[in-house]
Amino acid sequence: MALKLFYHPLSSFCHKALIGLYENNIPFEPVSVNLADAQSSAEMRALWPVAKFPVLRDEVRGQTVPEATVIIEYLDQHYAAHKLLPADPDRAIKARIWDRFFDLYIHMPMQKIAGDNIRSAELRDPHGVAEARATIEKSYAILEQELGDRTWALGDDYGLVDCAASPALFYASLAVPFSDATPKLRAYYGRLVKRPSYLRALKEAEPFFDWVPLDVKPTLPV
Ligand SMILES: N[C@@H](CCC(=O)N[C@@H](CS)C(=O)NCC(=O)O)C(=O)O
Repeated sequence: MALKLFYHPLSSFCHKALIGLYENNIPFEPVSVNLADAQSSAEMRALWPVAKFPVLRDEVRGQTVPEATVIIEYLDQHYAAHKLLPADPDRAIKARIWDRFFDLYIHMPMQKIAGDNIRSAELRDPHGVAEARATIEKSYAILEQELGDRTWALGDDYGLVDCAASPALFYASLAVPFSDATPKLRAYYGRLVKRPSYLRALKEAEPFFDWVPLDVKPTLPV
């Protein structure tokens, strides 16, 4: 098979790449990696020494592609019938901006909170966690203003930003729940988790849900 995805079914950034693959029904070989196990992670570490997943390996083109956003862009360039990045340059920049927004101001603060929960007591960072929570709350408020009446992040077409938003909001909302002050965000989230591509990734993650180190354990959307 041309494409191999090094990933773990529970990993939030891997969900983002999986959505890109599932949106277009692109065939690939899933390689589930245990980062704590040297043998299990050896092939991925050799390809991408940063050793963070997802990592896509294209055996036909001889290309290694790390970083979920870049994977989606690569799939768009070479494999996707339905493109997830807009063709129009101005809209493509907008997609880039909001993709960064979800990664940097929701997804990574969520990881900070989750990561702190698995530290030993003396290594905990309450100030950093409070900052992460405040960043997520501020981001929710920004999104409530930004989303308007759009179905998806940028309009009628589902795309890169929605791939980024799905796992970021799924996991962040377990640590920082949506409030009554953000009804548009809550409705957008409801659409994201029912999208078949994301629901498929979530169903594959479900056997591992108890491992999630957040206050509330995830459940499948109903
Ligand atoms: N910037 C990367 C982030 C990837 C990332 O943080 N992946 C996490 C899993 S969700 C990981 O590999 N964590 C393991 C570690 O940090 O050791 C992307 O967008 O793909």
